Amino acid sequence: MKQETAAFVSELLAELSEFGHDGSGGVTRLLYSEAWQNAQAYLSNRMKEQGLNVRVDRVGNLYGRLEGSNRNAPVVLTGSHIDSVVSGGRYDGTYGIAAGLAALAYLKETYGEPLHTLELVSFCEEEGSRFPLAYWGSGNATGIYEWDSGEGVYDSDGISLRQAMEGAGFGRADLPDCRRSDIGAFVELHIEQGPVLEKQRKRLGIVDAIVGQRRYAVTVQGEANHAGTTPMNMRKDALLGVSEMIMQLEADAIICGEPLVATVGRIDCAPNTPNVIPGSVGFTVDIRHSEEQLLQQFSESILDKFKEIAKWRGLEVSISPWLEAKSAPMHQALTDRLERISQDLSLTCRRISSGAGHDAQLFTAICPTAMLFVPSKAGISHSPLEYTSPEELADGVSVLAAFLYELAYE
Ligand code: HGY
Ligand code: MN
Ligand code: MN
Ligand code: MN
Repeated sequence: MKQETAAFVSELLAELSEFGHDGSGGVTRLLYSEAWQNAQAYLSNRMKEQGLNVRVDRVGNLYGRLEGSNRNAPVVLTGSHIDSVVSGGRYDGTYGIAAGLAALAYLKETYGEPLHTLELVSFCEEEGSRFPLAYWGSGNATGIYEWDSGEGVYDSDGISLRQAMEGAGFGRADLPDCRRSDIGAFVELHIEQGPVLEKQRKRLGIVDAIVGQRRYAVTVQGEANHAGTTPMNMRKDALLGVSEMIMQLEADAIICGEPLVATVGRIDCAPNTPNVIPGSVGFTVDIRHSEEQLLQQFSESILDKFKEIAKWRGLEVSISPWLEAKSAPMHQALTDRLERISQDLSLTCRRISSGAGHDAQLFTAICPTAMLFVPSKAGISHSPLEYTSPEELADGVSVLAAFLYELAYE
């Protein structure tokens, strides 16, 4: 199985990476974009090829279903997200979908009809790369969002989420509701996106918890003015205020210590002109910690400091929360089971917590949830250099297939 599986998954990932490949050698596949639509259409065909019943829901989550003989038994679901960051890699999200398809194809061919229905999902969006929200796919499936929650949400080109959704053929009333209440277990297979497994020569990571996340969009309003005629003590320079805020964020994160991390990933400066004092600056803040309470305390404290900095500089500051994803422990029994299966397959593994956010963390609220990692080369992710070897890809599929067999056939 290993050889074929490695080839099957690698081929799927190579073909999927064509949808949204950009000049940098990376993949940019944003929600409802043409590349996104083509990737979902491609996956729909590959799912049909494997004899799965395929459907999409109202926001564009794509499901491939292997009907179980016991229609009342809860569904066993696996999958991940099809969208990417800007100039990302070909494995983040897509690997969980490709591996799920390989596992379902193998189980169907080897054991036929399962007792529990087995489903594979390609969630429409998780990264938050286009619109100021994230987990749009799994958030709709688990009830965090409704299909029309995105009212008043616009991308950086001023296109609304509703417009983009309808433009891609979704949002229609005749499409199935997104909310899933029939799921008995969810398992997500994903690349580690960090260096631990490779460093410790472990083939698999059994995820025990996923960090909590807070994301904010911050806008600082000063006064655009002439760079040559405005004395330093008469300026309302929004960019200097933001610079002080960012340095404060770094200082506080270092004082707080591991595992807290804080990142400013996006900054927009207006009018962004060499001889004009910046009048308005927008930036994003991404804060993570495994402990929910510490995460909340740190977030509140740094936002208060931003307001103080703005005040003494005579600037206006507005803060809008983008995302609040709670830290989520995985289901103990399922995690133990994943570990036992890995050991039975003589695949070295270790427990690991995830510093990356995942769809799985939303599912913990509605059903027993587990997550499995395969190594990332040099721990690199969210980059065109993202890489996992075909053998390591196949390791994940072997454990996933055995795990799904136990959950759906026994
Ligand atoms: O940002 C994350 O942790 C994930 O890749 N969405
Ligand atoms: Mn990601
Ligand atoms: Mn991901
Ligand atoms: Mn995920």
